[in-house]
Amino acid sequence: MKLPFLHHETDVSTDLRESHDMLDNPKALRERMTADGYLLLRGLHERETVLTARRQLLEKLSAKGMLAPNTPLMAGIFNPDYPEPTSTGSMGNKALTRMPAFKAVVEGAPVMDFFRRFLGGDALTFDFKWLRTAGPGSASPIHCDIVFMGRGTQNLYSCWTPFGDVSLDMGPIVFCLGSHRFDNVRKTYGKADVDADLIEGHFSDNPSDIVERFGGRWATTTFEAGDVVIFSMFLMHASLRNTSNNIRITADTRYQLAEEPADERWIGENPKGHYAWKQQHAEIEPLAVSRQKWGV
Ligand SMILES: O=C(O)CCC(=O)C(=O)O
Repeated sequence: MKLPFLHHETDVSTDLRESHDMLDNPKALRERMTADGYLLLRGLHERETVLTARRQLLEKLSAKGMLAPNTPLMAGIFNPDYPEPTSTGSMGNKALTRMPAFKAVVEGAPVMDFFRRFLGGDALTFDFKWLRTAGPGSASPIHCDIVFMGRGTQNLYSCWTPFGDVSLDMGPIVFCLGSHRFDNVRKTYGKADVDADLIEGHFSDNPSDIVERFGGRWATTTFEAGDVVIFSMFLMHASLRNTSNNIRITADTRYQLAEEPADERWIGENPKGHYAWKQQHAEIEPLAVSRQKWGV
C-alpha cells in the first residue's frame, strides 16, 4: 500500500517479521539480527508499565498546552493551536526522560535483560533519550543511526518503543529491509559522523529512489504498548508522516555492552549531544554534494 513519508508516498508493506517467540534463544536472535537487521518483539514490556509512563508524559505535555482542550488525556490529541508539532522540545528533555515511570520502560528489566542475553554480557544504555512527541504532519527523514552515534563500539543497537498504540496513520517507524547490506552505502555514508563532517544526516528525501538504486523494500507494522523493535545501526529507516490528530509518543534509545567504548556525546549527567551539527553558524554540506563525493 502507498504510505506517506516526509515528502513522498511510496509502497510500504506491513509485514515486519515477529521474533518474540525466540526470546529464549540468543543465538537465533543474533542470527536473525544479522539476516534481517531488526527484531520485532511484541509484548516485551508489560502494557500497564508502558501506559503508566504514557499517562505521566501526557500530563506534562498537557501542562505545556500541547493537548487539545477538553479531550481525554490518554487519547493524546494534539492541540492545533500549539506552535510546534515536531518533537524538538522532547528529545533529551530531562523533565520528561528522567521520570522514573519513563525510565522503568527504557531502562527496565525486560529490555536490559534482553540486551544482556543478546550481547552476552552486561549492557549499558546511553543516558540521552530520544523521546519523540510527534504531532500531526511530522515525520523523520531517511537515515542510518550510525552517523549520529558511531564514535564508540559499532556493536550498538537502537530500540524503538511506542508509549501507546501506534496505528499506521500515526507515523510508525519504517525500515528499508535489506539496507544494512548496501555495501557501498556502508563504506561511505556509513563511515560519516554528522558532527565531524557536517553532513545533512539523512541519506535521501526519496524512499522510492533508494529502492530503485540499491534494492530492498520498505516495511512497517502497527504497534501496541509493550512492543519494541530493535535494529542495527546500519538499517536505513525513517518514520511515516503522522496524518492523524494524535501525538505519536515513542522513544528511541541505545544499548551496547558495558565493557565496550561508548560514544561520549550521549553519556553522563549532561550529555554533550551534537556539539557542531545543526548548531548556529554550522555550514552543512548539501546532501547532493555528499552523495556525489561518496559515489552513491
Ligand atoms: O521515531 C522516529 O520518528 C524516528 C526514529 C529513529 O530515527 C530512530 O529510532 O533512530
